[in-house]
Amino acid sequence: MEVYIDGKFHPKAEAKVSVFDHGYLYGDGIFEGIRLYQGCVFRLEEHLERLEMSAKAICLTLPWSRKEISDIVCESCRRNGLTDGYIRLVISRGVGDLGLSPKNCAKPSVVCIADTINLYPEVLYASGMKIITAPTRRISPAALPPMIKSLNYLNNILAKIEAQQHGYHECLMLNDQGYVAECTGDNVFLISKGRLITPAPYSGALAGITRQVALEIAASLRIPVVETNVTRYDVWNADECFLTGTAAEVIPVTEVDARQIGDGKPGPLTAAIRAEFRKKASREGTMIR
Ligand code: PXG
Repeated sequence: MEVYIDGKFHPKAEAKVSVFDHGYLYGDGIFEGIRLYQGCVFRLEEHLERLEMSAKAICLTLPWSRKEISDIVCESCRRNGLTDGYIRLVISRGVGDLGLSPKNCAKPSVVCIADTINLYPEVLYASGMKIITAPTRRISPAALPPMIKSLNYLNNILAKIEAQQHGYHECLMLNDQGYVAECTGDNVFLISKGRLITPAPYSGALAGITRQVALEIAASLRIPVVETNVTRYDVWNADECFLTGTAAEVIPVTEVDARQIGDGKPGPLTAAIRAEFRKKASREGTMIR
């Protein structure tokens, strides 16, 4: 495998960045996790738009055009002979002196890793996943807007550790008001009385690209969509539940906080949305060649 760092490809073992990079020292940077399906990058424009918005939010001026970044992503896939894979595009504040100020960083750094990912065991996509609510709350938008896909994942990692300590793969995270925000790396959806329900924008979740795809699919299947405040009570009493994410794709949830969701099996609308997602993933995208 070869990793792109600031204009050059390096063999995996030699793909290194400076310890003085503020991405390493302070988590000062942003990233995207992107999927490659059958030689096409899925929703590349949306990912690059979100990257630009994250950059804007942290006052990081991208010295590359969208086309240049797009070329880096596609070239990384070609270089590694991938037709299916997971791309991690990381932009950090760059190398600087010690001290929080981004002013002493001369230029941002860009890294692109084109690899594969297996987030959850494959069997869970058929059987459904069991999750719990984490004690750790999703960080308040007043402290760090969760819309920014930043290099600061400790909030989510703490919740992930809590899930794993109790034998679970994933967990719900509530926002500072106690409403459901998202999971540690996935957005949350419910099906209740034939409607698709998901936490509203600004509920403390990342604006997921896969979330957006799920909403489009629901519209095409004429499933009414409600973006609103979601409580744990709503989750426990839903007919179906599933999670979405670039890495996770669409994964059914069959138990939350020891309450069985619906009949305890992945539901029919979840299956329909998952099937449509697979179709879209195999048909759409930016060709890397
Ligand atoms: N919420 C959070 C906090 C995320 O990090 C999502 C939701 C889903 O968004 P997308 O746009 O992917 O549909 C994410 C996704 C990684 C990695 O290692 C990244 C994510 C999740 C898991 C692993 O690159 N981000």
